[in-house]
Amino acid sequence: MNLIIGLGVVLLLAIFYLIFRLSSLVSIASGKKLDQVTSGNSVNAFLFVVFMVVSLGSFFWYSIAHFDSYDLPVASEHGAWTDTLFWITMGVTVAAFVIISIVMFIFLYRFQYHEDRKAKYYPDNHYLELAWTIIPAIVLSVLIFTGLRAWNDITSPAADDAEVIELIGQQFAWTARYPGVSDRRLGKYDFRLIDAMNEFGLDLNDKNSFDDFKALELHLPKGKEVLLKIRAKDVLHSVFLPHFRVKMDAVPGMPTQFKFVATKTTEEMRTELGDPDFNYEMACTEICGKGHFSMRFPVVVEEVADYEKWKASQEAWLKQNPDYLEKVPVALREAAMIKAGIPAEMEIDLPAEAATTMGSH
Ligand SMILES: [Cu+2]
Repeated sequence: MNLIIGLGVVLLLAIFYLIFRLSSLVSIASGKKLDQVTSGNSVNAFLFVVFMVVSLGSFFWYSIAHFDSYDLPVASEHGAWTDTLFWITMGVTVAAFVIISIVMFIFLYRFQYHEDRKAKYYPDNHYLELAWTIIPAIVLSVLIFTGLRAWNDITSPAADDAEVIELIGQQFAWTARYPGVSDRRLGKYDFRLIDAMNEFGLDLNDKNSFDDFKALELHLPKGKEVLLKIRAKDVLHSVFLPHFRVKMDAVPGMPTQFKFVATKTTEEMRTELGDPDFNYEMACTEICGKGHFSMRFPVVVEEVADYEKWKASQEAWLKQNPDYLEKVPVALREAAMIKAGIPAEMEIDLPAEAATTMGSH
């Protein structure tokens, strides 16, 4: 079917070309000058102006009428600054775009072919060339260097007391890993340790991993620096938190990170928007496969005290998967059970030497 459609299109183009050739030949045969300008020329010139008015008009109409649907309220510290940079860049580029469009189309109309007008020979003008080289160079340098400063600020090392949260993308879901409340440090991981249950590839030789927990919602404290550590298991994904102006690719084999401070709790945003059902959301913004659309992740921003309470209420991954105590070095098992909150009397089928360790507890 595609082949037939393709052949049809080729045939149609061939017919158009032959008609064009034929009409040219007929004109020559009837002694008409080929370069004669018909009324079609001024119609074209006029249509260029119509095109300019319609396209610039619809550009501005759409941008203003739908402003709220793409300009989300900002809820992070750096977001306010990147928004300012964005709108300055937008102002400069839209001004240049509008001026160039108007001049270009008006010139097309104004200087359409006229029998008794001849183009002026005007090879160059050094002042003009200097102006249109130096002015854009200065404007672009200012834009780039202020942007670079904001970028360096975002990607610089996080504060020591920042909340570190790990986000892992895989086809087609996000998971979050939090350091537990007792050590506040994420345990090491190794992709070779990933299996059906150990989706993080958690390295249980590292005592920091004992109280790490998995979350199916991204909880963030308000007013406290958060460092997102981002990785991917299979293909490229991308962490996108639109209200916080956070966007960072999740790259397999190359961990990335992004630090930011959320400034409005979910409740505050509900009040601001007058929408009691509002919820923050994280999305994958890298087309990562056919289930890409399902990579949504709920986000909750709360006051620090509520955030700490939520964290304390979560169960350590090790507690949910006590079979993995077997992978904890024998000397560390007791510490692991305490840290993960596994009751000592819990019956776990472990190798004999483990039982001895636990018995002494
Ligand atoms: Cu994805």
